[in-house]
Amino acid sequence: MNTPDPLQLAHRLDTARSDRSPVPSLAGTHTLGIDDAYAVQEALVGLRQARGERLTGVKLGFTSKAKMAQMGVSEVIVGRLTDAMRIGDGAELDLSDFIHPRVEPEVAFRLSEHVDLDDPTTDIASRVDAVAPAIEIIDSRYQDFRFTVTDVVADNTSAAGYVVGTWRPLSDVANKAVRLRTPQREAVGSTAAILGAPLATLHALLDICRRRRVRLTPGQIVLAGAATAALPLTAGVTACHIAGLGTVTLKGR
Ligand code: OOG
Ligand code: MG
Repeated sequence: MNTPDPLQLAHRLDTARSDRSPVPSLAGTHTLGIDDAYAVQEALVGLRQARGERLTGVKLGFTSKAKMAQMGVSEVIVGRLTDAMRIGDGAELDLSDFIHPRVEPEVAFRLSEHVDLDDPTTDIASRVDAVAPAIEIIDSRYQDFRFTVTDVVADNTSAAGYVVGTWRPLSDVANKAVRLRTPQREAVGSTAAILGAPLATLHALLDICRRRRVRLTPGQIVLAGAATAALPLTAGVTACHIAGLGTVTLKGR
């Protein structure tokens, strides 16, 4: 077993993405603890920033039982979003840019103010001004989309793209029907599946950002985590509808 070198493992995952060539689980060759995994993620995002990408938000993973069951991971994790991952509502995207992409129905929040991670009285919901339906594109850099919790944290939680629909003033969005439709398949659920209510994920976010020293700044978006299992992203229109929030789409080709 090798001692992990965060930068070296970050390069391995970065190359897997750019070559569209998935790699085996790091757990097979490295003794990777959760702190090491976040250090790899930090280095991986650092490589993107060094190429000129800008951080646009954060995402939570495994906030629903449906996702935990699909992937065999039962711990809430956090990853980073950049401007290179942003896709316009209804925009086309090239499937050949990805390895084995999947889509997830998500609720997005927008941060309106800086969140002080060191102030124990921080009320994170008061730092959010808007909510929108979203689709997240995940694309694991691991073979067969199989990973351990440390693997997926190192791989920036499979983050690959995101589409956000129309922003609306913040409301509680609890217990709203969620429907994700691809040309072949459909997944239905409820926002109640996401830690009981999407707003609850903000508390989980604050907690994990405090522990992992992930900065939260105004204008950033937060993806609360999928309410259903992910579906394969295929050619044609994919739509996510959330009752009360509306619909967001993308088009694979
Ligand atoms: C990891 C990302 C999980 C979610 O919404 O739960 C995630 C994966 O399943 O590849 O984004
Ligand atoms: Mg997600």
